[in-house]
Amino acid sequence: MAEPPSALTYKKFVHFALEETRKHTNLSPSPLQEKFGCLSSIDGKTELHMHSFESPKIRLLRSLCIEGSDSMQVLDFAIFPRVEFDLPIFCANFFTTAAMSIVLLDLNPLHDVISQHDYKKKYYTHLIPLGNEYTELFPWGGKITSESMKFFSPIVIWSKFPPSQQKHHLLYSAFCDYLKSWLQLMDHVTAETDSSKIIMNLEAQHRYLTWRAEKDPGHQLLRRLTGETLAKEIIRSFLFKGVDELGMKMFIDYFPEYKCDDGTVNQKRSMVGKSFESRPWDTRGEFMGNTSK
Ligand code: BLA
Repeated sequence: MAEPPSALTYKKFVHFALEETRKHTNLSPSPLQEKFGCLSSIDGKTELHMHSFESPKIRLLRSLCIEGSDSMQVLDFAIFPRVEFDLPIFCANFFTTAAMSIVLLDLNPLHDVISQHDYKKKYYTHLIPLGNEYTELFPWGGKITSESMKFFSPIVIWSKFPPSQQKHHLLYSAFCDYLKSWLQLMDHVTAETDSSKIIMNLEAQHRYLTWRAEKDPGHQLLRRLTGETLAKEIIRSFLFKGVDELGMKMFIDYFPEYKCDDGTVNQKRSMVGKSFESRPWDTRGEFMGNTSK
């Protein structure tokens, strides 16, 4: 029988992820674990649960699970590799209310998969069939912040659907398969020793963190739940930990198009606007769209 809507939870996703990752590596609690555990929203109606770990190849594995009274459920789960590795960043962002689920699941590429064929071949070509299997079951969610596309891979799952479609079990299976794929990549990757390549990995990860710490679509809701000060701390010191430590560059240095005349960062999420009405990757994993379209 189908699950009743009240049973919908992302906690079992986190549980699976930790168990499965432990089959591949020794996870130690991150120093962040002490400070960021469990907290309640200002109005007391919502709970936020956080977990964070590290391992020899993982700089930070962290998850934020939000459970609200009005059947709101959020999962923000990510794995950031240590900078000696050019592994993709594992990224699962699910936002569910009584009316709608917004789903983003991907192995976000550290380097550009459109211009860097070797990078695409190394990490994605063999995963295209898996991506096709799921992107057929999770149709493209429609127009999206254009700038975000550059952070996504040919196997990205971007979808929106009402809970009545009962896709929770399917999403769980996609999450498990994508995580298992990432863990296999991790098993096989060897540490880079060329310092210029390590610097490139470092800068790419810092640029990614800088983007998400400034422009992630969830920030506004997080501020509403926890207040401005705590939200900022969760974003910069937990979710995107490293943004203040891995590099000196500021948001404007990476994304100068957001610079206002007075030097501040334009508060708009997107300068280009939303685009990509349909999936811009074909079933062979070739990018068909103009990145700024
Ligand atoms: C919406 N979240 C979205 C959307 C994307 C993402 C693409 C659709 C809106 C858009 O076009 O931007 C996710 N965007 C990403 C990710 C990257 C990116 C992962 O660029 C990586 C590079 N989501 C969360 C958390 C919350 C959350 C923690 O992860 C809430 C606390 C909420 N996501 C959330 C909400 C929306 C959303 C409320 C809809 C809001 C909107 O469309 O403005």
